[in-house]
Amino acid sequence: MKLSKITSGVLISLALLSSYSALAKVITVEIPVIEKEMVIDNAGTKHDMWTYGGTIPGPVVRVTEGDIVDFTLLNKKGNKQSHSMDFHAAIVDVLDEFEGIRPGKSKSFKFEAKYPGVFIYHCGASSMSEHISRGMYGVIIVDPKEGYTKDFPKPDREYVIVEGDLFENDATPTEMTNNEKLEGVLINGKQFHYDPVHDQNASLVLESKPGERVRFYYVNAKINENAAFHAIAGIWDRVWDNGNPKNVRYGLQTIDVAPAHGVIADLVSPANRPTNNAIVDHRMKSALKGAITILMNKEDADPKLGRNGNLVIR
Ligand SMILES: [Cu+2]
Repeated sequence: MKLSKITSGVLISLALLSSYSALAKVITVEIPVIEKEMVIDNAGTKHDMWTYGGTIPGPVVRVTEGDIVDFTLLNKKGNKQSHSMDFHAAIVDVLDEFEGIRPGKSKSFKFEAKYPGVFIYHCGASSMSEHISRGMYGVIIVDPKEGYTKDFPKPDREYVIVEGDLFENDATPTEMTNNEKLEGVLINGKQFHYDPVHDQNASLVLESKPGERVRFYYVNAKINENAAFHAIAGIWDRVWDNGNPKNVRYGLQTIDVAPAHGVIADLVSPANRPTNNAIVDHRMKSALKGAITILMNKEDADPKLGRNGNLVIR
């Protein structure tokens, strides 16, 4: 077995051999659940959160269509809650693979990534409203087995954006389910994470060079509200519903993304001048509570951002 990546206790490895097919690649993924305080804005405010691997969103799992994902969930000793893992990229049994496990236990299962696209994964333990909105979600990208094509071109940069709810720290599961005590909206775990325009404490932005094709893997992890995914001062050049290359649409302004759904959306900025976009959830109650992300298109864009697996800027 060859280890390909180890990050903060999260193990993602590659191996050959499988009961599914002699040729299928097996991707081993282990994710521990860590209940801890997390900083949820650029000012350093902390909330009690529950996480996959210690981050919100959890680690990006990236496989290719046809791969076998050999997954293990570790519910760490010392945690207080039961937790589970629901991969939307899996076709399995909700009562078997997706069952909850108590602290100190682990649970393993395998599935084949049959459909290409961008999928959410999330905790399904009770109360699901609380487990998801305290941060238990992430993204699995299933790249198409045919690779890039004329209709699914290679991007110059790739960014993952996950939008989630932030309820008041003492909100009950019932209040969360009813969307009461909603305090803000998180982008990759923080309000206004990449928006120094609306938040003087923000220090990060997304970057690209003028004319580059920037690909967004966008997932709506909010528990009740759709998102209206829009790039201010831009038009989505191409959008693939659920991220499947077969579901292409052209020249869209605003994309309706249901809770627990995802899209791939490409933006191409003018090549002849530096420009800026604000990537927003155009529902004002979401945008103005945290769902605004600045993309700067400039000649001296950081070459490391949005490249070589650096998809979630932290
Ligand atoms: Cu959970």
